[in-house]
Amino acid sequence: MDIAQLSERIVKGDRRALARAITLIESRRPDHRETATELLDSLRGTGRQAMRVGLSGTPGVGKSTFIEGFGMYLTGQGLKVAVLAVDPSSARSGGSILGDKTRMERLSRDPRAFIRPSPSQSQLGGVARRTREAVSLCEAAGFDVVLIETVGVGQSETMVAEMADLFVLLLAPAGGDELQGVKRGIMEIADMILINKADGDLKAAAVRTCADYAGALRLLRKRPQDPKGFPKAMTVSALEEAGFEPAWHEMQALTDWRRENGFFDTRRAEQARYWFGEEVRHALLAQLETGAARAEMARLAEAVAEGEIAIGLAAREMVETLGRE
Ligand SMILES: Nc1nc2c(ncn2[C@@H]2O[C@H](COP(=O)(O)OP(=O)(O)O)[C@@H](O)[C@H]2O)c(=O)[nH]1
Ligand SMILES: [Mg+2]
Repeated sequence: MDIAQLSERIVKGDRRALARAITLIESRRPDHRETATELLDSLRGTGRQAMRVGLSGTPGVGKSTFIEGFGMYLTGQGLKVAVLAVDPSSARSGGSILGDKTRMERLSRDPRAFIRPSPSQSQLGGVARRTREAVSLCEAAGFDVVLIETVGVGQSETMVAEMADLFVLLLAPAGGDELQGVKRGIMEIADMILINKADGDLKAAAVRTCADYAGALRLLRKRPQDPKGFPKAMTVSALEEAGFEPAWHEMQALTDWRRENGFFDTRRAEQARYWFGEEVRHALLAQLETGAARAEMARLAEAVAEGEIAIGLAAREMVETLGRE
């Protein structure tokens, strides 16, 4: 595969080249991995920056409906929108977001949009690392906004927040005491909370929930990267496509403020450090998976079990063996 040619086509915004490159980065073949890293390195200098928006929320809250509607709103503004996903369940289920792609009918037909299901890998770390690389590819391809969807389970939100400029939490209207149900951790990383389904019978409850969260955010949080008045809680209706304009306006206002005050670049630099650490840790763990390493692990484990060698000493011997290879 000719990296220079593929890279050139991506920079021109060729979607087939982009799709092919993402397939390449998702491949676990060592030669593919090598080509993929070279490709990413060759695209480093484009100087393009998309607004990377992470979007999370429990199943049924309306993420897919929101992405389709909001995506159409953004392309309607002349923007190019890419949709990616970190879905740790997709390895098992065959890709719930893949099912969504066929449902996001309008957006997937839009020439200004690009939708890609979650990479299906067995580990969340792998899914997230590859999605982060896909984000870079979309950025190099000239997308203005990259939406990264994740289901609200476990670590996936934290990982998506680590690849986003803006992390949006989508919530459903709820009764009074349900505020407790949202993990504190996610309230701390959310840059914006959108209460969806603010329509019909649910409208009043949505407005109330929104006020509750706005209050909670004010009490809970003061971060240097938030200007006065942020983080905001707002209502939207993905179904009726209402509230998109104010939501987009606030996303832009927040991003502009962070750019002007240095927080945008600082955060991206921090994220680069984080992902570098992740890659190194992953590479070290992968060294344990070679045939020789497995055999040595098994041998030492046996020796430890038989009481022939102290655990700490055996571990050190193992690590030293890896270092010699
Ligand atoms: N009333 C109302 N229903 C919605 C809205 N957004 C989504 N839904 C419905 O909620 C259900 C789950 O939506 P979906 O987008 O699949 O949620 P996801 O699991 O978070 O992706 C579907 O039946 C949608 O039609 C909304 O703004 N208002
Ligand atoms: Mg969905």
